[in-house]
Amino acid sequence: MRALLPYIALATPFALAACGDPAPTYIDQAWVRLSPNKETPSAGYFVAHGGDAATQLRGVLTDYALKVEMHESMDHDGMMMMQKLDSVDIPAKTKVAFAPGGKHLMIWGVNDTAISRGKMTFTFLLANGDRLLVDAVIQKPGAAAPAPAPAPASKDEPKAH
Ligand SMILES: [Cu+2]
Repeated sequence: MRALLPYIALATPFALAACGDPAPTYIDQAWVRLSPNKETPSAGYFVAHGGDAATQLRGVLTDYALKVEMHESMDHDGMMMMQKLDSVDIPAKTKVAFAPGGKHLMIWGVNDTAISRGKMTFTFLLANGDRLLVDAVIQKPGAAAPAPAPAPASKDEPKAH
């Protein structure tokens, strides 16, 4: 049994690539930069990894905040502006990053329970009908981001750099 385990771990990615099922789109490295002020929205970031087929991100939901929107920051003659995005293309086999200074989630009213747990769950809605549940680490104001979460209960630290 001990000899079998490493074999299974190694074999899984190849099995996924070799079988007939197309590789799905997935999302990881999700984190939230918590606003220092309850009146202003927090921002969320993540990386979408396109699968074998192109799709679109059509929206993001969460039970742990009042409202979530997809936004894009852009520089208009030296002024940083934001615009709301209704959908974001995720081309096949392509990474689409939501990162500071570019695309981001705008999150109003992050719930206190989520803040004390240090993480919150989002549901990402794809045009192909998939709903992806992703946990995001919550970075409190003043923390260098993305840094390991201080909460001892948090196992999934952000991998982004
Ligand atoms: Cu915004």
